[in-house]
Amino acid sequence: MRLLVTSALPYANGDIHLGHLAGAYLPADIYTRYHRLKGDDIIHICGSDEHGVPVTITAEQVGISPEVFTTKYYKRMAESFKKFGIIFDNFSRTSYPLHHKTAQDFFTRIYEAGDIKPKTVEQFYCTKCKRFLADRYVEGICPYCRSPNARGDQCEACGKWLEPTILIEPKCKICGGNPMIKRTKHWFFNLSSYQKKLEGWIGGKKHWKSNVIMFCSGLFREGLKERPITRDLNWGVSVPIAEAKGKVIYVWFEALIGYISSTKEWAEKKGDANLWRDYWQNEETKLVQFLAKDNIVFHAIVWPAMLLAHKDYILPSEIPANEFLNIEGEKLSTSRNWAVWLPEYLNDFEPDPLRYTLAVNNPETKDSDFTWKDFQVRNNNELADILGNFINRTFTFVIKYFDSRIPPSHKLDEEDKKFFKKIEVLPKTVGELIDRFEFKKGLKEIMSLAGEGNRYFDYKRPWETRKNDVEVSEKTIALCCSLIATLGTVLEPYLPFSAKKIRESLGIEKSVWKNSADNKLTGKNVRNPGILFKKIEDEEIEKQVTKLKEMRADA
Ligand code: B3M
Ligand code: ZN
Repeated sequence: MRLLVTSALPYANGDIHLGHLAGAYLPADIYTRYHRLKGDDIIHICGSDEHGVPVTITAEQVGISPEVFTTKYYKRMAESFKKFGIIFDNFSRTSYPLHHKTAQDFFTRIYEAGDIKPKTVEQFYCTKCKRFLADRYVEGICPYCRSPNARGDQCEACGKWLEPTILIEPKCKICGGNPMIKRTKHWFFNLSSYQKKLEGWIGGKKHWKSNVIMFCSGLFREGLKERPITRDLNWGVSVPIAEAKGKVIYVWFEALIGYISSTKEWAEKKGDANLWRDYWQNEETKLVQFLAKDNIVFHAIVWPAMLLAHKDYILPSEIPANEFLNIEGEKLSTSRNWAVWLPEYLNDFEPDPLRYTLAVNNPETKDSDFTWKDFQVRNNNELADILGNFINRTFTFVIKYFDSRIPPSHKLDEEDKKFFKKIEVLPKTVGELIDRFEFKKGLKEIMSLAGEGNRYFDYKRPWETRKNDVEVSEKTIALCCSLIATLGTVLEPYLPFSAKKIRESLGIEKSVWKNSADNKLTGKNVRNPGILFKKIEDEEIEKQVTKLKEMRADA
């Protein structure tokens, strides 16, 4: 099986926060790591989205050029992803020349095919700032839900995709002034003519998440309209039409093409410049695109229409869009600084406890909530007390009583067999859940068997049988070691850092995801992995909550 996995390209206008991780990157990483362990041909592609108003507005606010600004955040994002264990086969930048060329060629191809046409339109223009107010440069009241501060491109409150000129009481985002209307020429993508095809295509995706299906059917009901895909801005990919001098391609239109350019860059780095074609131009490849719900319209409607218009590429097979992650019961907001930022988290804690908390609380079908208290409880009561404890007591036993060597499992009794069966089927159960994007459930299966491991250990009382029936104590411990070896594999997509420690303590170099338990452990040497999960104290948690509240006050 060949799989092409993408995660939404984060805007290079700030650090990565927990909402990003829960929405796209962590699920994508779990999915990719799992398939890689299974031996599938899979690549995970991403990059930073460096153009458009989200970038220029923030760069302007801090008074830095967009080049310097995006370079800073590209580096910071790449670094914190890496530290958090999110593996990309390539993490590119949309400011790279390869992307500009790929995006322009794409544009030209569908322009020549007649799917992009010019039109003179009326746009908001700020006389004080002397510029057209593209997208987020204008704010106003949303005509659909009436919430204030809707941005020119999208209303965050109701999720509607907007055209700036329909905003009520529009204001220039920079100077607050009332904009005037001015005529300008723009190029429109003929989205409406793809409605039938898209409806048929999505109609065939019965197993897709309901958030994606519902969102799309809502748009189909309203009817797709042609959309302007050029902007009057001086930062971005230039429109490859002589007449459009000084205009750039709308950031969303070119950022989506960034998935292709990043794959091309990956192929070049691999030393086979055509390798990307196996992924993008081979009908046997499954394209799986991870994103959060605010990006659904672009990935499930605009992007497939673009791909259909271009004709040379495959369409997405899966769009497992996640809902939102709230923070301490409130909507995450970067403008109000109500967020937990990854670089700051990593200064204070290890990656795995957060990977665990976010995975077990993943907003798969509805919004979920991150609280520091829950993070502490999950770490202390689940990771440390259940998982860490099971591994620690088993290994301590092996080291102390069996000279650090895993004992033989002898002849299993009925109970042992039942327990062993559960260990054997765990990889299959978890794998199927991951494949269905049910990451939470997969992790819960793993943790529940770790809990059962503890109960099995208690029930079998190896510390007693060791004295009167050593074979029984040996097989109890042997089965516990089998479970630990299996945990070292099935935990790797979720908790890669801890899984590595577990495998290393068993001398297993590389794990392979197979649908059977490891029973060739007898005689293997065990090393104590040390404390896998440190308990987190109340004070540390209080500090985080205070910091969160103070940051908002400052904003
Ligand atoms: N940069 C939006 C976001 O970061 C946008 C995704 C682009 S994916 C091609 O939420
Ligand atoms: Zn202005």
